[in-house]
Amino acid sequence: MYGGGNTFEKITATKLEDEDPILLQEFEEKIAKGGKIEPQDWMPALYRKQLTRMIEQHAHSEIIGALPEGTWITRAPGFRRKRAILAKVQDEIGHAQLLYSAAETLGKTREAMINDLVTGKSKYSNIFNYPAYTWADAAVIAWLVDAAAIVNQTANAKGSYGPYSRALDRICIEESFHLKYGHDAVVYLATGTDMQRQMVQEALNRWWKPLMHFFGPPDKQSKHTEILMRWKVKMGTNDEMRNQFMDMYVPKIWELGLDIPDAELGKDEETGIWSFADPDWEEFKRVINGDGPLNKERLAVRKAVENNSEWIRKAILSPESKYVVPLA
Ligand code: BYC
Repeated sequence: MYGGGNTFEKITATKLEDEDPILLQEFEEKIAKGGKIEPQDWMPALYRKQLTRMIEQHAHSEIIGALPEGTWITRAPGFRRKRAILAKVQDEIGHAQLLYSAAETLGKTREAMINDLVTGKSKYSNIFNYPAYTWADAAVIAWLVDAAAIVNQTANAKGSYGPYSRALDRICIEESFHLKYGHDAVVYLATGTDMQRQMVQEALNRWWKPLMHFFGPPDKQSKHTEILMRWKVKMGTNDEMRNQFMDMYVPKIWELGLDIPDAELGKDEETGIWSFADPDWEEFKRVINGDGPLNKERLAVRKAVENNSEWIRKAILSPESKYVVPLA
């Protein structure tokens, strides 16, 4: 373990052009042949830095992502759904644990990652900065946000970094249970009373735009795709993943008689490419840079959790300090 903060900055400082060309060539040949890179293997500093950024953001997305659905645990309709959403939220936190562990193998400590999350230095998925007003929002998240995540993660599970791809394999299996549970909850509402149908339609209207944003900016605006695809960290571009999601889920949404709030949505049958209205990329930029509907609230919850649990970490990690439990 290299440590966090400045130490991690140091070990990732080497520019790509200054790397040993022979080692770099061997590394790239291994990846091109479908080999996995393991933590003890040589890797360019930029690979370490990019992977850490991506896995860390993914881990943050899982713990922050537990919050919108978490608010529905006590209010889910009926005991069966309460148990299911409780299990799902617990799974998401488990995914964060797996991902933080995978990121730690690259040298950044968990403390440094959590610190970067709560201070707003590190990003997490745009989509979890939106509110889940009704039970239908929780249902749409479980179906379509998990579906979007599966499209992205099933592809990236075949990627080059061993610990990340193994974590994604396990995560995708659990996400596919979430998707079935979410689909069941949406079908129930969509085939229910007029009020239930209206509720699920309104939820879909709220989540469609953030879902389009979920896959990242259009390819021509993406900063990292080129190098991440070259090193098989990303196995598809943002536009390819978004298109795959629309191909799989737009027909399923229409089957339920729901409308997608985009008058320009349509598929070119020859190219297989979906066209859609501009989902407001300016809003996307604002949200990922901290100015979305609930960014401040989401981070405030995380900060409170970190502060309230500090004594537990101290007691476990340094029992010799005989840390006194605060009474207030
Ligand atoms: N949200 O160069 P680009 C879940 C940033 S949780 C926020 O295209 P890249 C679940 C990007 O970081 C699973 N930021 O980036 C949990 C970069 O900024 P920086 C969530 C975004 O990395 C609970 C800049 O925009 N999934 O499933 O090549 C309940 C330029 O973008 C986003 C993952 O985390 C975004 N959506 O591609 C239910 C998947 N998009 O870092 C469900 C793992 C872009 O330069 N991550 N940015 O400051 C990825 O696959 C890729 O990182 C992305 C972006 C496709 C998201």
